[in-house]
Amino acid sequence: RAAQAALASIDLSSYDSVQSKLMEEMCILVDEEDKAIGAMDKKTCHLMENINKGLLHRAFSAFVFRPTDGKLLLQQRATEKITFPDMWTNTCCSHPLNDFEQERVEEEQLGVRVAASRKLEHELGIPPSQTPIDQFQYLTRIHYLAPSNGMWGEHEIDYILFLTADVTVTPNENEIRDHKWVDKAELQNMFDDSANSFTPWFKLIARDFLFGWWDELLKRKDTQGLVSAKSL
Ligand code: DMA
Ligand code: MN
Repeated sequence: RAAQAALASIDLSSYDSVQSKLMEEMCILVDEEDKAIGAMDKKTCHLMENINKGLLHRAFSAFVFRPTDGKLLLQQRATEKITFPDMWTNTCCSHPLNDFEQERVEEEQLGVRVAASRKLEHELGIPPSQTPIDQFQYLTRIHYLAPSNGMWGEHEIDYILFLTADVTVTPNENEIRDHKWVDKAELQNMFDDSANSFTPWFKLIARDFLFGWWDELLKRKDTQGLVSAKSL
């Protein structure tokens, strides 16, 4: 309790009211081995002052690929987002919530899979029937820390999930400003254009893992006849 009392807080009345309310969601606190050690509201978890004291929570980054051509769905975060507004990023990121029993389950990464399906619907309007939780492919977990601006940031154990699925997108404009499907060359062109800004975790995942994994995914799909090599 002493540690909790020492954590910083902030008044959110100058921010978008819908996004401010979402800051009350309860994230799962973890240690550096990803062992759940408690729960804390999203606002507290994302203040740099608290992150600098070691506060760490569980998250996921979902990447949705289109079966017909292997393109990746990107989103541009809405201007209303309190952290990392207006930046381009992977299909959907968020947190498994402590309030939902299913989202606390660690076996087979059930919790983050359920959370990913829930948030793909919330942010992109994708019907959950198109994102079956057993279809998400779990790649790895990364531990990273990144500031957003002076006050806000991320410090997470982030589960990376791939899903190859036909999805219909109906954007929630409070969450998403824009979205687009890109192949590897189109993504590289976006990175090379200094007019675009990207979230730090997406840049990190793209730099270290994404292109290699994407190649594997396309190869596998190619042997299944789902993706034409020529279209890549
Ligand atoms: C948080 O993403 C999770 C990662 C991996 C950065 P977010 O800010 O998009 O989540 P939410 O919209 O739920 O706040
Ligand atoms: Mn987070």
